[in-house]
Amino acid sequence: MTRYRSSGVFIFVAALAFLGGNARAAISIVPQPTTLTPGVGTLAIGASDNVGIYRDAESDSTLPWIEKIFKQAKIPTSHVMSAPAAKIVVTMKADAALGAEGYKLSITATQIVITAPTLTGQFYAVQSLRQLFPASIEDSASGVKGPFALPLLEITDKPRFEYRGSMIDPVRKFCPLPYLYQHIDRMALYKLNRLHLLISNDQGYRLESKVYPLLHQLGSTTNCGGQHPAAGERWYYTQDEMRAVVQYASHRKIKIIPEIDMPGHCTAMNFCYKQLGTPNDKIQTSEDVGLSIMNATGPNAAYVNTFIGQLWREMATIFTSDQYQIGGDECVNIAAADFKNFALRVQDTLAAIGKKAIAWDEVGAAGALRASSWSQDWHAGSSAGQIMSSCTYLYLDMANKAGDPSTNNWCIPELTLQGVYGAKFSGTTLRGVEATLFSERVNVYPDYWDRQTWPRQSAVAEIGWAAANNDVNGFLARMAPQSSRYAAMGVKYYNSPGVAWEAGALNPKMTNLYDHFLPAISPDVGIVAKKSKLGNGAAKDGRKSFNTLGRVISPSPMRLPASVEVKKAQ
Ligand code: TNX
Repeated sequence: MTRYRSSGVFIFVAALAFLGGNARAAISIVPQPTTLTPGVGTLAIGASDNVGIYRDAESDSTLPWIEKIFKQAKIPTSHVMSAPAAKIVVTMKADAALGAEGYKLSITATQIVITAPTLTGQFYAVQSLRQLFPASIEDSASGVKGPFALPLLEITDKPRFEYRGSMIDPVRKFCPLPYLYQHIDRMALYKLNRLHLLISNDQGYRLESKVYPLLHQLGSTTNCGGQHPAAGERWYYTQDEMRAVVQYASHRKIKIIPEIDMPGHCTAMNFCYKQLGTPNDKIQTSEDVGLSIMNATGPNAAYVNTFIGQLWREMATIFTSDQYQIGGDECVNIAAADFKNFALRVQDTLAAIGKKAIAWDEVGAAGALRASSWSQDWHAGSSAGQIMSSCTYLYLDMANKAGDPSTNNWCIPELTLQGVYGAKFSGTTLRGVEATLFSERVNVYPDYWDRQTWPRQSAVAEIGWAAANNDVNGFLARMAPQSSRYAAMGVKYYNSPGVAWEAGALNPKMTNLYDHFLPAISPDVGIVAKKSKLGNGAAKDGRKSFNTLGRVISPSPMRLPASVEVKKAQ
């Protein structure tokens, strides 16, 4: 039996092409497993089978994820009391070589066997198994009926990096709650495990605060572009809503990392509580970098410190992650020494509640990164810190194709799928990768967030998980069938050149395999109503003057084209 390493060899199981039914012609798992050894032949699951599942007591909570696959496939399952009698066997098994997230998945002519030392590893085994079924099982409305012929194989798999992230920006453009859930579902399929959520930036504040209620009462009333919520809409998440999102993500092995960007990029907070900045601070609604800064010195510095400490305490009742993002980027208008002291203090207020900081790379550059903190490197080129988010490879607001409307270009004129895949890593301190979708220019509707995120976020998953990222052709080949999966999941992906995309027409439904798990919380933030209010806000591309970091700082007029108005509901 030949052994295929994760150098990205695309494995054709030619025999499957002749098998009819729902057999798949090739094994296409994204991200690429560390070791995948294909066997000869298939495991048949008949349309009228009742699939027996055995799991040991420790593997209980993996069961629903497996059942879900078969429910979609309209094939009944039952619990079997002994492993030999089962078609699927799931067990918890210590294996130091697999780490905290690794797993083994074996498909023989008679059984599917999952073993892992953790529930997380088992969850990822199920995600790999899921990708061996036809894409149509992702469509929760229609699903697909068997028979299935699963390729025989042995997988031993674990991630390259512990941190595999996606950042989204519901501040510049408020993102209704259902999209958060859907994004989490999509991340889970690709074994992404960190969702970095922007809560505060110049153009708004998006989370209910009971301690400082003006933050959501005043701070959530705008978007970048100057739009306001329509009557009956609110553009922030309540604490209970966010707690439910955190729990939903955690079931999918995803931690949510909230970001409060300080001491710059904070005009909305400064506007809500004047002691934080100056009495004249206004919410900045253009896409430019707000120039106001939180008071690092002077009579209100103590107020600021207390404020931040209280805010972290309140956030700790919502976000269970042990790391929070504290910002620190693009702070013009502050003396270097003041910036350094401020950044150190913010990390200490976090440490006081038992949390560690992630900070944008300016904090490390200022010599202000505490030993327990991580640097998230966003500047062009490769990175030296813990999280690689270089705009050259991982800024998803950059255009898929140069000149695309409603996209950014200050770092790179276009960021192709191949460009993301080819990200260059350096530094011995690296702990992971994260792509960012800043949304000054990218509207949630009509589907622009989807178009900017997918398929590039799948490439981020690949480079974060697979053992190497040096076989672009193998990667592009494995991406082709992903289009059918995207389509069935309702992902409005961009047809990146270089991939022989399988799916032609996109499924317009917003639905996917795991959306039945959506908690019963009324999405009264209006995913259906008043979309046109959310749709506007494309910024004018003409730039005037730039700050030292190459970012525009002069006011640039906003264009509000009628053509961006959204007609459809979802
Ligand atoms: C830079 S990255 C920013 C964001 C913008 C983004 C637009 C970073 C730490 N700051 O505030 O939204 O560029 O691409």
